[in-house]
Amino acid sequence: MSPFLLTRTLPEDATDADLRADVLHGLTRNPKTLPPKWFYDAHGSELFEEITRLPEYYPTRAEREILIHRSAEIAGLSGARTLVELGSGSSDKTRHLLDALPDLHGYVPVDVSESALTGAAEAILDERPGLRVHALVADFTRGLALPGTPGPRLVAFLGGTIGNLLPAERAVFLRSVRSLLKPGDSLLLGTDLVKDEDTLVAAYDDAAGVTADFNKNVLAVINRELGADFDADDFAHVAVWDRKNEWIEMRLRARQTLTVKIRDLDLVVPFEYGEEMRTEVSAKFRQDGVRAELAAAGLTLRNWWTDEAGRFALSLSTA
Ligand code: AVJ
Repeated sequence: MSPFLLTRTLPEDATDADLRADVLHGLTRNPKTLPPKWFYDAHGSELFEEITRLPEYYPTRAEREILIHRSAEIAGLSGARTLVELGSGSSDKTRHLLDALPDLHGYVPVDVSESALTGAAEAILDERPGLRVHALVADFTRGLALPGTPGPRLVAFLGGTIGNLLPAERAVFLRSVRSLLKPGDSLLLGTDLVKDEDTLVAAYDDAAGVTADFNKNVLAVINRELGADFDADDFAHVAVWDRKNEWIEMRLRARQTLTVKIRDLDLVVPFEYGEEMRTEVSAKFRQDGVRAELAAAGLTLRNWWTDEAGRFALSLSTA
């Protein structure tokens, strides 16, 4: 039996308390907002997996292309004995890195979803019996404590998920990652890149409507978890490119004037006709911006790789 440890640093009821606070805060301000992390219940995670296979949604394929071509180089440069993966989810693309690190001692996947962690750990242990897998159920935006695994450590944050944080949140997050790194450790960061507006908008407003379903899934989560009465049909999916901030915004637009009751919060939320609620920011980057944000957190960008078409980048940096 391979060693598989799971540590929960999130209290069982943390999710519930966080959701309540986020919904109360986000739906009583103007403009209304909801944080994107609430998309990912079991159904939302399935929808996201479906998004990654859509013709319009290029980031997953672009990042995989880089990993296929560069994993050996990344493995060599990092000399990693421990791979830490933040927001590991299904750990799918991580296989390329793991395969390039045959002498790896341990793998530490970190995710808020215990079921995703257990599933991923089992699949990886099937292929790599003997690898120490220490899964952490944790919210990586809340400061992290890592198990005392041997260095050098490679901390990977893939998928472009850093783009779902606002600039101020990214600064805090990168600082906390920096504080985890000892000399010789490194950070592997996936960032989607600025490109033409049509390509970007199509990636977040696909013809099959999967992203629309994914966006509206947050309403189903709030209905189920907080006893709300959102009707998904009352809202239209909107994806817009904010060229000043260089990010995609997903919104839900009220198709009519309506009110929503949120039983567990004792809250009635009015929506005006056409009112838009922001559900996600997905920032797109340029090399100079990534370098500057890393530097502000005390990290030095050492390597930068893109896919052939220049759509997505992986960067390796050190403290
Ligand atoms: C989870 C960051 C990879 O921002 O592109 C996909 C989530 N949102 N379609 C992204 C998402 C809409 C996604 N990441």
